[in-house]
Amino acid sequence: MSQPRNQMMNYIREEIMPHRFCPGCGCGTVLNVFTNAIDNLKLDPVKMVCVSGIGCSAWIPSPYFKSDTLHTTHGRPIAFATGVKVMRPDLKVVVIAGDGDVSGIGGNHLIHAARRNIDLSVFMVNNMIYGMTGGQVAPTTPTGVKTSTTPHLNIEPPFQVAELVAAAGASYVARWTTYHVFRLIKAMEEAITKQGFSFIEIVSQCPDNYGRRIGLRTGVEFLKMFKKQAIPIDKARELPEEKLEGRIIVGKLRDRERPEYTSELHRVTKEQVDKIKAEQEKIS
Ligand SMILES: Cc1ncc(C[n+]2csc(CCOP(=O)(O)OP(=O)(O)O)c2C)c(N)n1
Ligand SMILES: [Mg+2]
Repeated sequence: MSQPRNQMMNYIREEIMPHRFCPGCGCGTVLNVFTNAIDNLKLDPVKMVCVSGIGCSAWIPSPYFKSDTLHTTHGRPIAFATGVKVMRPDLKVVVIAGDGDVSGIGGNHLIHAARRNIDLSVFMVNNMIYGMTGGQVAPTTPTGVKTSTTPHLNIEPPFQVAELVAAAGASYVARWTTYHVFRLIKAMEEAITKQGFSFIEIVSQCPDNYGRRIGLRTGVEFLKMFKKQAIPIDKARELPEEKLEGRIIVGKLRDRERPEYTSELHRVTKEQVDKIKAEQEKIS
């Protein structure tokens, strides 16, 4: 008997299945969540451009998601996405990429895109490591973890990326984990429909290149850990900092209205061009 067709396959490039993600990797969950959000919003993928950099997470939109995609250079997806959005403000532009891509090498693009409040949705898959290249330390790696480039333990404190982006000026910021799939679908829907820069930090798992270094072998073990570590933002606000050690603050950090970059750019440019034209007509 044939299996009923999963309607999410309508959004997937079936011709390149099976996918290349490792067993237990969170990237498959993120792809599933993303297709559900697009389906719920009834968005036409033809009117979207998905942009990624280099890394395992960068494969979520490209090649797997069936829209126009730009698979760009490591650290630069937000720069490419900015170019697309400025030239084609009518399209939904979504960046899906890794923590190394977005907050390491691409950290400056991230904070400036948030400051400009450009209408992009950035979904950063935070697996706490440089997964694709074999497990080097990332700016998001917790202190005290052994990685291939910190064989004597990582001494650096990790970036709190969602808080950083919220402080830089983004309209919408949330953090969830791959355990919170339904919350994540809802958050993606909110982020994609929000005018301005929207950002979701998705705490995810890399059993192969991160898990084996902290004694977690499977995706399920990670999900159990995320469930235990997660604390809703409202509860976290009532606790002193030392009580939040080892916890993952989840929920919506920001949802606010601010002028959006692309529409301001086009408005001001049109005003100035009209003014120059009027002056030229007066002279001639
Ligand atoms: C300019 C540049 N530097 C380094 C690399 C090598 N490189 C490719 S992917 C990657 C790390 C990816 O980590 P992350 O963005 O966290 O994605 P993940 O694989 O963990 O999903 C690195 C360092 C590169 N391709 N280009
Ligand atoms: Mg990573």
